Amino acid sequence: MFKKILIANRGEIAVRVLRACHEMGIAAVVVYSEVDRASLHVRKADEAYPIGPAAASESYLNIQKILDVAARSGADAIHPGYGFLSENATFARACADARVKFIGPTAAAMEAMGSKTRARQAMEKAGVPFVPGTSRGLESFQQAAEVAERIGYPVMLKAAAGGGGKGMRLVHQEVELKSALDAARSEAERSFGDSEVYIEKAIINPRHIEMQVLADEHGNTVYLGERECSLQRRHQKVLEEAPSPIVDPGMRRHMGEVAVRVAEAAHYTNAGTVEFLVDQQKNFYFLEMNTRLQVEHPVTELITGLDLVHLQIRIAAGEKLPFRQEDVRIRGHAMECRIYAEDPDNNYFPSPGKITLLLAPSGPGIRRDSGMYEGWTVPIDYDPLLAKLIGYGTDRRQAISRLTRALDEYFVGGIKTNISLFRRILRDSDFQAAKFDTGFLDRMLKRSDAAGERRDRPDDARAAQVAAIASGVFAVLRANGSVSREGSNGPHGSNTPNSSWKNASRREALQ
Ligand code: MV4
Repeated sequence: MFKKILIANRGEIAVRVLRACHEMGIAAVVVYSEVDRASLHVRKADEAYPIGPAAASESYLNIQKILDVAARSGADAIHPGYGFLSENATFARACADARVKFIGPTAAAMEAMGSKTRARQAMEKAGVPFVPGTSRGLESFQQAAEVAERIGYPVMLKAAAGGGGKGMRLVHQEVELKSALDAARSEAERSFGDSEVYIEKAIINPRHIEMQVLADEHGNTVYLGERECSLQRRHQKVLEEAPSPIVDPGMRRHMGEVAVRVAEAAHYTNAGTVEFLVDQQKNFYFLEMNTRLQVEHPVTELITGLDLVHLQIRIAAGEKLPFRQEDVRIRGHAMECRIYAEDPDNNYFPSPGKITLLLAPSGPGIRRDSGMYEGWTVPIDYDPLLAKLIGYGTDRRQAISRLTRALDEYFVGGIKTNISLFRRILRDSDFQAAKFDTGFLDRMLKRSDAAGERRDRPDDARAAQVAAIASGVFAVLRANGSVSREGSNGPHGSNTPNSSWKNASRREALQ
């Protein structure tokens, strides 16, 4: 087993991985850029090495600097987290060449799944259902027109090297096809340096459901259940849950077996996720495979009782899976909110700055994977994900009620966050009835923008009124000595940081 693991990442996922290392008696080495010097992952690590300026290209994406730290620290293995170098085949190969175990799939498996057309060709061979269309790049407009006629409009043009919604174009009728194809090709060339474009039948209002797979290095591959990831804003996941409200046991088994076939076709090892588009008739189609641990892995951990990072480390150390497919049980319901440093009243632009007050929820059924602490300054340089708040319950209704309670306890002072967005989502009747698709959130936000309402924030007059009352009451309490000079969080204060009255006044006064 490894004695020391280097975590080539930052933020909440670096904290999450180093926790697994410590639980397994493995030393955790981390790297940090100048702006991350005071970050939580640096504070919690056994060893921390500076690797350069804030720019990711000069730090977290710099393969040579990371491998230098692996050599200097004597790390046996590297965990890439997600993002950064986690799906970079060159990095995986460089780790192998440096005799440092990459905790993830092989470079070859990454490359097999890295091109959307290569992946579709592998699926064709493995008999995996994928959206009707071409599995190779289009040779000509003529071919595009013929295929579009065969599969029927609307069609989706996609860049082979694309992903995450970039390089995609929806075409409703033939007259639009020529210009759309030219535009898709030039955008693909500009964005990915590869102009290959293929065509698929467009699935209207699909759901995005993904299947977690896990494969050891001895030929054992299992699926661990699905995650519903349809709540996205501009192709960015916002809220995820497991199990999916629309997947029944039969569909789960069918999707799981297909996902295992995908992993086996790619000679996949370690943790991976097979993404599917699901249409209104519950037909599912292979979309792509993610060759990394995903942000939303905690919801799968909570309903299976498995620790995916422990299992990743054990697989990378050459161990066999400690269970078989028939041992995997799904129990309860988990739902994850991605807490971002974003301003809901300013188009969700990043909102960096110093966290002046942090009241964090806990209690039954609440998990928090967080990279922040009171007094920490959120840098502007990276993805603004601060933490993940996960609610677990016996069923979806209890998970929602727990998450709602926890969100009311959550208070982050000094910066803006998207916490108020989740309060709106969780109380939405369509959401509660699980009536949603990948367009749900964009439609909900468009509705509120159109109405010009800022439901997240009461009008300023009301906030000022509440603040005036609060300060008046406070002055009286202080005058008769029932609160100290420092206020309610001081040594003699009422020390009820979580009181809903205080939260309400703080929330209204500060937002
Ligand atoms: C599609 C589609 C409809 N039909 N393909 C968007 C990102 C990339 N992962 C694939 N995406 C889509 N591909 C066909 N043939 C609709 C989407 C899509 C989407 C998919 C998953 C999650 C969110 C989405 C938001 C908009 C569009």
